[in-house]
Amino acid sequence: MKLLGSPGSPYVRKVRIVLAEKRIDYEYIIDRPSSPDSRAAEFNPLGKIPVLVRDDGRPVYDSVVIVEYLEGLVAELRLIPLSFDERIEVKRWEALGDGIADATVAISHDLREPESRRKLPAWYDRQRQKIQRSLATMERDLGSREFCHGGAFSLADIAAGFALGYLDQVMPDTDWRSESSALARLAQRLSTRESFITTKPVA
Ligand SMILES: N[C@@H](CCC(=O)N[C@@H](CS)C(=O)NCC(=O)O)C(=O)O
Repeated sequence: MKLLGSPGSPYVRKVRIVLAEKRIDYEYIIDRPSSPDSRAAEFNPLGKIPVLVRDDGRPVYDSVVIVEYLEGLVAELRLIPLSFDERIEVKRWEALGDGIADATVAISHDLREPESRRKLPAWYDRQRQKIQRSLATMERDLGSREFCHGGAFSLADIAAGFALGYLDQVMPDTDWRSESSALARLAQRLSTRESFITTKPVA
């Protein structure tokens, strides 16, 4: 299978962490949708990455669906629990991680605009509040536990980890660690995992 993506995309990193945890081989094709030679729209009508292209050519998108597909394809290492309640709980963590990434992407894209064309301060406040509330919820729910959900590593940890990593990458001035000591410890533990090390974007 092939994965179309770029190292700067948090959603691509989420998928690559899952591929690494499950030890699934794939061909990584660097594709930036903003570039004129991007092939993303050939496989995904939304023109977004990540896109996973199966060996028979059928595409899978977006990252939530790709993760679900990979979980169904390779049971080891299980990342989404089978029981309904637990599954929804882990998916809730995934929604929080994706939401933090969405708000961070929106801010970092707008900051690339010339100042005269940037969104109003109230818009920035709303995006930052989304991030702050989501981090506070993750911090509360993690508490003193080792893993974000249950007693083992899961997609919930990947969701928190890729979102925090992306915040550090594009908004390094956001001092989330001082208010979120449990998440800071989690990020430290995750940073030693092979799947996080091998997918970390080069500064
Ligand atoms: N919800 C999607 C988000 C994917 C996404 O927004 N990808 C960005 C890169 S970080 C993209 O391809 N943007 C190009 C565009 O929107 O045209 C997912 O989880 O896969």
